[in-house]
Amino acid sequence: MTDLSSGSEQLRSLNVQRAQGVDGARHEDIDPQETAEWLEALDAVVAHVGRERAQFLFDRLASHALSVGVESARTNVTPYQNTIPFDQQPRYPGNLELEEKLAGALRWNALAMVVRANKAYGELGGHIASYASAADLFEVGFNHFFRAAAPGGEEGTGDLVYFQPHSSPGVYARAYLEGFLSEDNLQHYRREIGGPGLCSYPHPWLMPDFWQFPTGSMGIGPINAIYQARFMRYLANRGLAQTEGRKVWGFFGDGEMDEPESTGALSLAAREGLDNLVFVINCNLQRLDGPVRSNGRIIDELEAHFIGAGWNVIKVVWGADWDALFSRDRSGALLRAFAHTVDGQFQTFSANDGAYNRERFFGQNPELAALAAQLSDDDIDRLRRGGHDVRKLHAAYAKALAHRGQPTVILAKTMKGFGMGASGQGRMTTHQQKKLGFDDLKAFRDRFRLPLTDADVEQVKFYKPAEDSPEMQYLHARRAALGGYLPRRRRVASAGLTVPPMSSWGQFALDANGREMSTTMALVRMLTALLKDSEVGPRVVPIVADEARTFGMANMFRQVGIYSPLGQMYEPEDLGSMLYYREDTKGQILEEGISEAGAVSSWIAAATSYSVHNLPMLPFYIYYSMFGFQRIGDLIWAAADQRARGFLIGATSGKTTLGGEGLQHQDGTSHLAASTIPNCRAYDPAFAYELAAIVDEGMHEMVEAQRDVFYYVTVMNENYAQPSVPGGDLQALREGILKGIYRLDADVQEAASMAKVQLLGAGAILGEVVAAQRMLRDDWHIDAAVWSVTSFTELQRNGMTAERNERLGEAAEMPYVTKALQASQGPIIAATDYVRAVPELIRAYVPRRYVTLGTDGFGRSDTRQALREFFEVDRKAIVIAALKALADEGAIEASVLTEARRKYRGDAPAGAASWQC
Ligand SMILES: Cc1ncc(C[n+]2csc(CCOP(=O)(O)OP(=O)(O)O)c2C)c(N)n1
Repeated sequence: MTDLSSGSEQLRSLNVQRAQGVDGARHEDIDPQETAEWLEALDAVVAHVGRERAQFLFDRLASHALSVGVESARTNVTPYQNTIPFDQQPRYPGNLELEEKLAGALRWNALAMVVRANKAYGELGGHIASYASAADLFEVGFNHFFRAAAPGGEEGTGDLVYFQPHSSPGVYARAYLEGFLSEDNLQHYRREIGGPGLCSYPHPWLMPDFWQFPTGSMGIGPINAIYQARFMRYLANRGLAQTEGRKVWGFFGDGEMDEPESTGALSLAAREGLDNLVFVINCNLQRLDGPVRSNGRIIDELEAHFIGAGWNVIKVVWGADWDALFSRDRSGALLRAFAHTVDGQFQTFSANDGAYNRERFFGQNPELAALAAQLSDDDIDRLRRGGHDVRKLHAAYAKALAHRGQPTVILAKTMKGFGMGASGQGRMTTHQQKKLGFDDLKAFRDRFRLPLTDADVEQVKFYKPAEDSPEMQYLHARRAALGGYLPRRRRVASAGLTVPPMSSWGQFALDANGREMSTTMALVRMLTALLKDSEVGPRVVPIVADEARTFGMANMFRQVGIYSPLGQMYEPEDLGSMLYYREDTKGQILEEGISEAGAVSSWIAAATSYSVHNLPMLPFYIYYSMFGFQRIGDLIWAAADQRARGFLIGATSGKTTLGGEGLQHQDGTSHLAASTIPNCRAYDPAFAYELAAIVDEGMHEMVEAQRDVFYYVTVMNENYAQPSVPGGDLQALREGILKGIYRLDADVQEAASMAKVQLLGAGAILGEVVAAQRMLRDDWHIDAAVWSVTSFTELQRNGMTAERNERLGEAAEMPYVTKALQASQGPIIAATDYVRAVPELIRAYVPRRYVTLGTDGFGRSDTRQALREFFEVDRKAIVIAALKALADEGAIEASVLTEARRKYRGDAPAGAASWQC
């Protein structure tokens, strides 16, 4: 039996070892004199030859040790101190006094915004403590680093900053001082409806001139920032944009780093040498409920993680007040004490005053007590963490900027709720604190030396220094020196693209003439042709997550190459073949490996390039549809927020087209999810010519007219005869295809004497519907008309709008689907390869009896035909549904239905439905 107590003891000691980092000695020192000699030898090299040489010797010794079988206990963790020693810290170029004044005003206004909103309206939420910890991290960037435009570049070509979302009050506070936002705006923080409101978190959809990157859902910022930096290299390598000198800055929480998306792409950033990327992690040691790593140290853990992933790590742990203490600490007592202090304890230290810290931290042993002897309790209280010292931060940012060949992470230790006094700083509950009492507000005012009267404080008045004050002039001068204000978002690219005529890329689909082809093949063929267009071609970004061969895209490897910043350093095994695996620094395909989250992040970077880089791109991300909305739905939601423009192609879509693959691969819901995203136009075409019309419209809408929509199109891998455009005139069908429904067999003569039924089919199931039409006519003497539904979701939107307008007394236009079906006769049966809820979307607008069939329930491994039978969306099930509806209406005898049931199902009982569990 496992001894639980000894297990937890082991874990505890492991944690202590980890926490001790390099200080945790594995063995007893059996010869201290010899140890001292080795250490002195190293010290001598540092002192007389320099750190670089010492580093060389140390690394050389370490690799030699390994080669003779001596393992090192050295972890990827350095002592708990600043990476940049005091003597290497450059002079601070800013005006500390003015910056402090400004930071005080920003801190106050950010706090006031939240306090006022909650005082006035009670339930609006908001955060104070996060910005209180992040203020200096942001401000060093704003005053000294964030470039609004690259040298000599135009507007919209500066640095890109991903802001920690719940610190946005601080960004608003700055925009207020800068004059971009008014007091009225601040007063409407979190009150957006019908007024000059400010959104809670960065949302480009809601503030399209301001926020560039949606970060409100934890983890999305980090992964998007990485792929943004990578996309900038892609653009530069392909000669499409000059991105040299531009940086991507990402400000994230230490708690946020727990999200798999936050760390999942770190190695990509290192592998591709993204030295245009800087992460600043706000290590305030707390998240929402409590400490991030109560029994460990998050800074150590992140350091090891980032070093392991290949990043350059700069720690900013202690502020300048600690420098003197460190220099007096000859025996390393401070580092030893830190090595034994876990974050839960550090948090308690931050929540308490100088006297407490003297007793509980410095009182641990005489050496520490001696170090603090000259400090008053107030001095101890003022000992700052590195993330609250702009000089330390500046040194770190400057070093990050100069670093080449690797991305950099700055791990900045801060205090959550810094300056929020006894009721906020370091408190467990601080994350959600939205109100501060009068005494705390006054203490905050005093701590940050704000020129506010008690009455001002009581009313929580916003504070803006006079425009001609030195600090405001300084604020504007700093931003002027850095190219302007930020964040600012560009709404449209200065030039759109001209979409090539369909004849140059989609003619084959219009004249398919019964050729067997899947819609996936059709799409790839269109893409291959589009890539050849001189204007649009270079802007097309084909993106795959290790499924190019699945979708028949291998021909593109040779045609446009796979992007790799390293080119191709090997001779590919298939070099001699027509379709060889060609990697190239100018490659156009983004082959992301098995990371849908990464691939869609690339797609987001490309799909927002019109705004971020003033360069419209046309990305097509082609993936297993099941691994789209279902797996990475939140990233797609963020893309929508960011006003992405591009194509998401859900391949092998539907629940029955992917025979064999089964439960986890068969998608029956993505269209339902797509219907909830307002700017997503979703289509489930059955035929190549429908696909051509949709791709054509999408290109016109997105890259020519520059509308902020994106397209989700599902395609299938089932080969079947592709008809030419009925009647040879796509124009005549175009409206129906794009609005979502059109009559497929418009020229069929209907016999007046026959009972009538309308069959609606979509995507993969349209073929079954056409077969059912034949069976109804031939076997049951029923006149069935077939309608191709390319988009239930677009029909629903149109219907909702019409319904609403009518309700509100506007001139009412009939819903498109109502108009289309109203002149027809008989009940209406819809069948799709998606859950029934998809065709149900339009029920309110269907003019007569409406019956829906869909693929509810878990998928299975089997043939397409067996699957369609199982889910009851096959031709027989459609015929039975049609006859049942006709019998219910009295249009046919009930005996016909009975006969049909017997014919198609024998005497089998209904049994369990596919969705019954
Ligand atoms: C995906 C997701 N899950 C949960 C949340 C709710 N949430 C917002 S902030 C927060 C805590 C953040 O902690 P940390 O990253 O350490 O930032 P801090 O505020 O401490 O600086 C949580 C859980 C969210 N925004 N997104």
